[in-house]
Amino acid sequence: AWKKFSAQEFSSKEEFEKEVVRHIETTLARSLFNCDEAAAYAGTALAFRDRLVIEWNKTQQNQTFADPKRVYYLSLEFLMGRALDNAMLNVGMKDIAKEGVSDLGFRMEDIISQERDAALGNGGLGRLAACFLDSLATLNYPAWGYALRYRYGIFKQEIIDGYQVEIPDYWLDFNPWEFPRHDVTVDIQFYGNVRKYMDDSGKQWSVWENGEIVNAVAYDAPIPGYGTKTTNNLRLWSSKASHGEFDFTKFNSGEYEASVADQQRAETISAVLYPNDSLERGKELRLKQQYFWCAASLSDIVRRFKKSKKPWSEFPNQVAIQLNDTHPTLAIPELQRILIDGEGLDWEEAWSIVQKTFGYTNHTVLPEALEKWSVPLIQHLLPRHLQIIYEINARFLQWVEKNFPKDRDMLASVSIIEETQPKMVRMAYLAVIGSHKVNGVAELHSDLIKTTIFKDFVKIYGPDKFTNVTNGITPRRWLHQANPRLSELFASKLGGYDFLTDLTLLHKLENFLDDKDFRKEFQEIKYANKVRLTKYIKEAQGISVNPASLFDIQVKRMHEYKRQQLNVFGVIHRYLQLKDMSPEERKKVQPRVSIFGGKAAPGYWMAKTVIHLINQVSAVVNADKDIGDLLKVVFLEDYNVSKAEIIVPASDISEHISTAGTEASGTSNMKFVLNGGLVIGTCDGANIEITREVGEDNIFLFGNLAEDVEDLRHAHFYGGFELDPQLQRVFDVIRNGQFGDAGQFSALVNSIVEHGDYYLVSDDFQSYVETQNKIDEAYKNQEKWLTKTITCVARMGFFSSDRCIEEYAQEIWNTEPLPPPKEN
Ligand code: 26Y
Repeated sequence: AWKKFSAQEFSSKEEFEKEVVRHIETTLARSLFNCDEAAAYAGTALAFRDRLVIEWNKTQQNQTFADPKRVYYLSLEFLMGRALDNAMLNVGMKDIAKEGVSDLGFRMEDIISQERDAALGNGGLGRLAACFLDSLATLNYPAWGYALRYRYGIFKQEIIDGYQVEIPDYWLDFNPWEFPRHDVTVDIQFYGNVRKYMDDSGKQWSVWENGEIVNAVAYDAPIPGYGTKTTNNLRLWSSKASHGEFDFTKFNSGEYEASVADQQRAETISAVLYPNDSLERGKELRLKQQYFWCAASLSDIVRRFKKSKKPWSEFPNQVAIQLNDTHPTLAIPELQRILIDGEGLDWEEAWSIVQKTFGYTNHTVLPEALEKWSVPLIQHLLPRHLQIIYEINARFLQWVEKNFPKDRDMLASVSIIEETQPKMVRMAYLAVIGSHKVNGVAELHSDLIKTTIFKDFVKIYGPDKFTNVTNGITPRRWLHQANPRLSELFASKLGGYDFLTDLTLLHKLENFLDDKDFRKEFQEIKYANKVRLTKYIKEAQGISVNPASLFDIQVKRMHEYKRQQLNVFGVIHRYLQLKDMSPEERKKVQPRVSIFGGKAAPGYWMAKTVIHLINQVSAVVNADKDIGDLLKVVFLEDYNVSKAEIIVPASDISEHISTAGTEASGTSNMKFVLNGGLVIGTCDGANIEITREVGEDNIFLFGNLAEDVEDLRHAHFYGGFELDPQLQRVFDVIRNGQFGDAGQFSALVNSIVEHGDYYLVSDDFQSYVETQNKIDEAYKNQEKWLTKTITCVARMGFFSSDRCIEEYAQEIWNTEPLPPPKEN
């Protein structure tokens, strides 16, 4: 009765079973007699895929017919995770399917876990893109995602002897969710030269010629909305040699290897996701990826627009393109190129269209993550684009000079070209200049970009060009799918599942704060989720933990700014304190499990060192008979989206402890709280807004504020600085080799004691430890703790990605939903 949808439904489990069997026997050509879990997964996925495809086609037809303004989300990363469970829940026939697979002799959990994650992303930015697709479809926005079809997603992480080892993630062996569109291809050019000529009317044209051509082939994946038939499209481009490129002369003359090498070079473009999430290394192949994807997507978008036969001035009324960070910034000069070189528009007319079309989302203020590409590299690879970038810059600087005549420094500081050796193109500046809106991803972050990296642009354009859209998460995956029992409990109290499409309805849960049955069930669900994680920890890492302990979780990419080192130093401190205690004293201690997970970029040595230290501490602490269950330390291998779905519902506390001013937003903080966990965090990113929503009493904040960071860093260099004695003791035991070869960790310790402690670990250590002690105290009063967690959940409505998408639609895209037509 609560279900709003009526997609192409299986009317019965028998009908579903028939479909599964048909797919196993015919699509897969397998006998039912040797149907294993993999085959059962395939059959189930294909049966649901059939349902999705029908609605997908209808949605696309409807969008073509109505031709509304569309949104295109350009992101090099979409961290989708698994699709089957999401498809079942969004189509709304998971229950029927569950009975069906059980008749066939399988358990639904086992079938679901057969699917490999689509891990086409690094972390927060990629997962945000995935949540946005879910919200866009759910809210009926006509929207497409565009990305690359990497053959290898983010690497799989193994921990061997305590060290991270990277294993390639070849995920495409069987992927029922993608549809190759061999008829949708685009020729993409690289290298070559620019020739100028004048046509008969005296008009000057530039032609980019003699380049190398690579073919882009489209692969599409359906994105089902929840509670609606709208099924949007995610288009992934795959690179392959164009027929011109595969050199038949070489092939025929026996140079087989050379001709195959050309082909492989073309296919390399979309071969692998770059695993760096913060350090730009200026690799030519990465720039090739960026252009390949931008050019293919824009050609597709322009082709679709041209079908409508509308004048070019209508382009920004039909098309909104959102740039997910600076990675797609080449789309700006590419659209300008298409309009002037291809369509013959004047520069000004074209440029005004470009600026109205693009919006740019910034996700970081860390200087090492800001993209810059060397001028000689762009000159070589994209000669016409370099000319256009220079022209954009010249016109921009002229305008600045005219409007700020007395400010000579301003010109150098806002120039797209950095006058270094070699000269560099600052992609963030190009993105700001080529867009009509620039947004940060949480309030503090949006304020910071206005006063730091884009300060001069605020002077130039005024403050209205800059805005904030605080991130959000989809409650479908991060509540309903990851925590079905909790979702069901909420539905039983709130009279249905409407909260899944209007998360603010959760506020009514506060009415049940005194409801004994509700409280008991809420607590039991948390415990069951901890038991589930306990089993997983045993299976995956061979470590036994007690689910009655306080579960303290920090899972995210490994980075110095996120300060996993602060956490592990805190763990060592806790261990030393436990060792100091008498058996009597130990009896009063709150048992705790410290859980870590996250990948380090393969070349990020310091982050890898922190992983190693955590694993060494884990080995020592877990084996210590004095300690037992009082403290266990776990490093969970290969943290990814599907593991997050098990981990997130199981926290009592999660850690979001970045140096203030460094974490743009964070989104896992929202996921943990929505699932009934509390947060220990710094005043950073979205933690600040979470605090505003849940109240200061319901979150454990600690540490220095963003406004003081600069002075503190300064003090490390110029003031004599004294290390907190408790932290000193932690460093002493590390140096004494208590956690293995001390030499391994000397650079980590020295970054703090000798090299200025850039991330202010020592400044925040005491406050961190004190706050962790408060948490132990607070956890002892389980009733009060429970009240806090329920209150927090009830106040998380703001953090739905649906709210976030509505803000983008209104403030940036100026688009309206296109609900599916009513069927009788
Ligand atoms: C340029 C290249 C090296 C690069 C590749 C990936 C640079 C950055 C990234 C990814 C950044 C990222 O994931 N940023 C995170 O975005 C989230 C969504 O907005 C934020 O919540 C999070 O604070 C931010 O670190």
